[in-house]
Amino acid sequence: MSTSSTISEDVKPGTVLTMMNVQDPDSDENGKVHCALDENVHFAMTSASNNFFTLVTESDLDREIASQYNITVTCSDEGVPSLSSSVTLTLQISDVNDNAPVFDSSSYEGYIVENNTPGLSIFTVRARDADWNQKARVSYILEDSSVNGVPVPLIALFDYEQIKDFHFRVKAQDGGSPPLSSNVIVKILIKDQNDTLLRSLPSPDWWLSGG
Ligand SMILES: [Ca+2]
Ligand SMILES: [Ca+2]
Ligand SMILES: [Ca+2]
Ligand SMILES: [Ca+2]
Repeated sequence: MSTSSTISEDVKPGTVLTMMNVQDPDSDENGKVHCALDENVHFAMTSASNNFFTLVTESDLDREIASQYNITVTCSDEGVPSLSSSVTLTLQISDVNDNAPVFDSSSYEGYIVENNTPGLSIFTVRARDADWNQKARVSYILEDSSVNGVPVPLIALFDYEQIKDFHFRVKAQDGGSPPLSSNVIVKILIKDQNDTLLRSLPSPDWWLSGG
């Protein structure tokens, strides 16, 4: 029996990991063998026939909880005193893309003071993915992000007198195949500045004719 092997985290309970044929050349009780596992809730040892043993998974596995198990099998005969031997199997659990990215917050809200400096950072949106490597690599995609038909990334300056708030969606997508994704709504409020006094004053002509 090989002492290290790899199995995918999505195998069903009852999946056979390995089969063992345990030889004990003694006769009668001295040659009768029983095999048992050390305490390990995820695996079980079954005996198919004489001296033939099968190691199976007994529950669902989750690489995000445990990515490796050391399973010690001890076989002993019925002789008196009993003789036994042990072998330890190292089982690696390989990753399946079974987690979508999860945003740090269920929604985001921020504000921009109008007449903002273009390129200003408002806040950071972040999503984490519990899987491994490429299956946990998150890309962010802006969706439904237009204000009066203009895509948000193209708007350099915001004017409170034209728009007071807007929202868009950010999609976080992992690098799995197929990819998994999740969405979050980002709401942006534009804050007013006192910048329209001159625009709203009557023109000098008005003063002359009407005053
Ligand atoms: Ca998992
Ligand atoms: Ca993932
Ligand atoms: Ca996984
Ligand atoms: Ca204003």
